[in-house]
Amino acid sequence: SHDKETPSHMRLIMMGPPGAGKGTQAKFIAGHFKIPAISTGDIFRANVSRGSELGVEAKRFMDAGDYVPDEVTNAMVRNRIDESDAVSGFLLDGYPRTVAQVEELDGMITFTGHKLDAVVVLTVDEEEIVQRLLQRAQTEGRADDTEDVIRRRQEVYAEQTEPLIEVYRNRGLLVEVDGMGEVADVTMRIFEALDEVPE
Ligand code: B4P
Repeated sequence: SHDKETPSHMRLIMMGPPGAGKGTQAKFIAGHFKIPAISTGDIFRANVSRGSELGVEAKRFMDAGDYVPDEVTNAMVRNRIDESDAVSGFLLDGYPRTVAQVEELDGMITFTGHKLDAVVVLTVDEEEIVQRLLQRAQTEGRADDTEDVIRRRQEVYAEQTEPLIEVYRNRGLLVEVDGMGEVADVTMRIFEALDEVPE
């Protein structure tokens, strides 16, 4: 276990289908390691609500359940990773999601002379995912949590993001974690899988 105050120099990716609990778990894991949780979905939504140029562009794709184009997403992540709080480490939540994004991220990390530590993949049944997202539709009212768009997001994930699991498995970075059950139990499983026991 690492020092309590100093950032831990971890570079982590949180992957999984929409509704697997990436955003939920990212906050706990990043908090423990004292690294920023960088969520592309959250950054896009913040831009949508403030009506920025990026937000206007991203909204069209998000509302349809499609991915925002790689050039737009990559440029945004590049800017975010260049900020000072991400120098010693970061947790990426929802990025990379395409082969082109993997290549871009490899370039960014290699440029700084660092390497990725682990790619956490949360696995959850498809039925459970739809339940969670429909539940969230009632509490948060996100524009992309309707049943049609949820189904579209699953398709896009299966086509474009699922293949990345093999890429990271081949690099020996993959950490698969069962995402079913209580939030706190999933958090504990992730820490155990990362061999990090919180006090
Ligand atoms: P995201 O914001 O990443 O949306 P998501 O995949 O649904 O994940 P999220 O983090 O919100 O949900 P989570 O699984 O934590 O992306 C939204 C859109 O942005 C994408 O569709 C795309 O258009 C665009 N985008 C983002 N990144 C992109 C990229 N790299 N390239 C291109 N486009 C990109 O949680 C879901 C729900 O489950 C929550 O309500 C949560 O409370 C609940 N939950 C979590 N854990 C639970 C548990 N254990 N039990 C019960 N409920 C649980």
